[in-house]
Parts: sequence; C-alpha cells; structure tokens
Amino acid sequence: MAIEKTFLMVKPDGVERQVIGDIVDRFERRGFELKGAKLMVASKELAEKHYAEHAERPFFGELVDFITSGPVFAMVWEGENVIKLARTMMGATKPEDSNPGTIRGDFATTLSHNIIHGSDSLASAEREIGLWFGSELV
Ligand code: RTP
Ligand code: MG
Repeated sequence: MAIEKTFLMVKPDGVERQVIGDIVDRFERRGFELKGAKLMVASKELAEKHYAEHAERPFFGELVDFITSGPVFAMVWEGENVIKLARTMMGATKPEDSNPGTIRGDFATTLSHNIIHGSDSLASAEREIGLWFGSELV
C-alpha cells in the first residue's frame, strides 16, 4: 500500500466545540504525519469549488453557508492508506450510521453539522489539497 496524503478539515461546528486538539490527537496516535494545517475562514468561492460535486443537490446552498459560517481547521495528513483509514476514523455521514469511537460517532448528531470533512478518493485528495494548500503540498 502506497504512502498517500489526504485533506481533512475540522468544520465550523468542530472548531466552535473546541475539538481540534482531540481530532489532531487521534490522527497522531494512529501514526499519521501532519504535513500542513491552518485555521481560516473559507470564501464562498473556495467552499463552492470544494463541494462542486454537490452543486446540483438541494442542500448545496446550506452546505456552502455552513462551511463559510466560521473558521475551519484545514489539514494535510500523510501515511499508509491514510485516505481510506481517515474516512473510517471519521465515521459515516449519516448520524444513525456513525459508530461510537469514530469522530462523528463521538461528537455529531446531525447530518449537516458533522464536525469533519475528509477526502473520499485519491483524485479528491489531490484536488482538495491543491485547492486549500496549493500544488507544492499535493
Ligand atoms: P464531507 O464531504 O463533508 O466530508 O462529507 P461526506 O463525504 O461524508 O458526505 P457527502 O456525501 O460528500 O456530503 C457532503 C456534506 O453534505 C451534507 N449533506 N447533507 N441534506 C442532505 O441530504 C445532505 N447530504 C449530505 C453533509 O453535511 C455532508 O457531510
Ligand atoms: Mg464528501
């Protein structure tokens, strides 16, 4: 299995709840390496590009409004199989499916405010790292 990088982001609800430290700790303890991180408020344009795959969905406007509503903590993590393993550590999108012990299963009860984003494929990871951090970190 190749060494990969992924893009993870603590969403505004996670920053507000002060769980950045807990989330970083989980990925460090698992053995992944933090390659970049920044606290920032995303522009509408960046949020729309980030979630472009959902542009035609009815919840797109709310999603962009939410992700730009306050600071997010954007991160790049590196390690073996990190894209898939980070998604497992995050837990499922739907709150009824996210198991205790996962980030969403421990902290989230709603579909829209679900604490963390993680790239869902190698192509998404490369695209999202480039979008948030620039090509030198991809
Ligand atoms: P994310 O992209 O934020 O990491 O979440 P995900 O891969 O687990 O889920 P995805 O299907 O990409 O959806 C992106 C975010 O949109 C919100 N959502 N709302 N109202 C709805 O039916 C609905 N479906 C999805 C969720 O907050 C999800 O994280
Ligand atoms: Mg997604």
